Amino acid sequence: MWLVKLACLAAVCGRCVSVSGGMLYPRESPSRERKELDGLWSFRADFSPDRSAGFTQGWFKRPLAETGPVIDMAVPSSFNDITQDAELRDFIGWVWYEKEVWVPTRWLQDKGTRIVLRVESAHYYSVVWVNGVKVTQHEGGHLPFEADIDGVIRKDVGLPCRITIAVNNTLDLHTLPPGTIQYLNDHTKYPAGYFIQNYNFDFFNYAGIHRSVLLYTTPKAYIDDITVDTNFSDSTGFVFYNVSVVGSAKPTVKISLSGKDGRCVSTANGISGVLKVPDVNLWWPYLMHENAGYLYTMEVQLTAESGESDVYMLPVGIRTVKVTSNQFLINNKPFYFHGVNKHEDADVRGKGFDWPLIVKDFNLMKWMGANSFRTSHYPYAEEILQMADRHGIVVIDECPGVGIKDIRSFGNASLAHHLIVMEELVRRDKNHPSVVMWSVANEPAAEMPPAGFYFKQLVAHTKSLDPARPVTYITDSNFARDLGAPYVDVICVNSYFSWYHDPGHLEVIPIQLNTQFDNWYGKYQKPVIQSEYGADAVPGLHNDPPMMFTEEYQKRVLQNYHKVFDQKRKKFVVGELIWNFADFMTAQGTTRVVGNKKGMFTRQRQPKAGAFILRERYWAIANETGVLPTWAKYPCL
Ligand code: BDP
Repeated sequence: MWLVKLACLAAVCGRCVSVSGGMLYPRESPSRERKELDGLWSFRADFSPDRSAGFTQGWFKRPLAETGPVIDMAVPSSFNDITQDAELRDFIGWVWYEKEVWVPTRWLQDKGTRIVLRVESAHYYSVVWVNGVKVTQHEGGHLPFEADIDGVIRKDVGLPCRITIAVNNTLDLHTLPPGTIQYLNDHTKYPAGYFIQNYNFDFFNYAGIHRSVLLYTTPKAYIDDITVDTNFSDSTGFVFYNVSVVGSAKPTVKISLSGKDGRCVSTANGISGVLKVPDVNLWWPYLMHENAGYLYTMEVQLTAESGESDVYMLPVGIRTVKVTSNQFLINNKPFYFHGVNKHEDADVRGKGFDWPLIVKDFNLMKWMGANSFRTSHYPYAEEILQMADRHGIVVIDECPGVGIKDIRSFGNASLAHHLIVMEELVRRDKNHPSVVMWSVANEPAAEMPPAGFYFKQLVAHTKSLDPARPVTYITDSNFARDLGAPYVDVICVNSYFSWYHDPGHLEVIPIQLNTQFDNWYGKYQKPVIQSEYGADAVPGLHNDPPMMFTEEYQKRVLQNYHKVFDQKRKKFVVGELIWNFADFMTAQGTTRVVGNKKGMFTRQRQPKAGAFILRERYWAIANETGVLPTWAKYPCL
């Protein structure tokens, strides 16, 4: 399968990619327009034995409906759960999407307009054509990619523009996450050519175009990227900024920063500099300040020698993040993560972007008193980070380095790709105040000999990309044999006592958890976060005394963990993140009953008993350590 994938890509695209240019979120402004291409697309999965028919027959050259049958497919959405066809749900290989769109004539008539096609995320490998001409390709789900399509569409003024996107969900040893394709050649058991996709992570490998596809414009001389870093001293805030410009050798750049009331509080000139903000309103986490999530608006105005001008408005939160040997500090105050791990996952749409779901999830997190989440196990939609910025929800931003268990995935090819993914992630998310730490991987086989070198490079590179934020990876390895741990700033540990270890024995949790914390802290003297813990509970399943898979058991696991957190959180434990916020879909297997049931909420976002335990706890912690906003009374339970 991988060979098929490589053969196709080498023939059609060549191998990509490196990170260049900015990836500013496509916002409208007086100089920029956007046009969403979401909705119904034509779709076909390539069921040919080696999945290469689309390339050999050139499906991108003509309307997709002319080369075979097509079905309606929703964008954004995973394709897997949209039809009644189990073969499509479990499909591995290339799927083809196509849409015809009209590009506004005024965009085409104005020679000073640059037209960009952007895909916010498609899983996993994508190739994009416009009117049959290849315009870009991209490796990796969860992060955006784009192409300047001016040259292609100006040739066909007056005709609709046909966008074709081929997406391949095959995972191999060097993809992120990794996987393997296994051919099962025993013809007494399997049909000819039978193969399966194996992977070592616990969520369904949903695929397709997961986030918006859109066209947007900029002038030909444009603001390509903006980087901000913030600090404060007494009541003065500082915004250090850097603007990169394309299309103008001697640009004039003017910056102004305004507060929430629209009043300008600071100005500067030039492509880099510092804005001084008197009487600064710092960006504070939810439940730590009355006025959490305060954002300024930084307006960047570019005027090129040609007279062309571009405007971009960037929300900016002014805050600092620091780590000591036993504390995580935001604005120099100790911050305790009481939050959740999530997934982008829901019925029908799979990993497809969905505003109602996003708003509901933020409401549930705030209801629960959660002040933070981790983007387990891949970057989430940028709109989710924008919500986190506005609501003051703190984020540990994780790359898709999940399930790295095979020693062959620690080689140079994997590392090179992993470094690029970190560059893409930092490039996209560096300006979000909610993002306080990068996580480069989840539960890698950190005890394998190459892991030390691998993580040394990965963490160092990430720090060089962003010296202002701590870096971690999430471990489930033994503290004495974890070869990557010396390089991280914060130790993040996952453990499932009385679940995967000593199943049914709730009584062992306190001793094992205490030992876990003391071992890690004793060896590394770094702050520790319990980055995952939990137990499956099938909603509505009860047994008292508690038994595994019941809501009572899930509750007791939580309560037993909490007793130990309370002993350690005043010392060096700086956070607890439940696994998981909501139930989510996984591959089928003997340990999963239509998915992972460790959610506090069902997949449909209804609370299980555990949600109320966490709610009581999180609000109590907020009452004790934070400055509760006056509007937020401790909830009556
Ligand atoms: C952890 C993994 C997470 C799984 C969880 C579980 O990090 O992805 O879903 O176990 O088994 O080890 O529920």
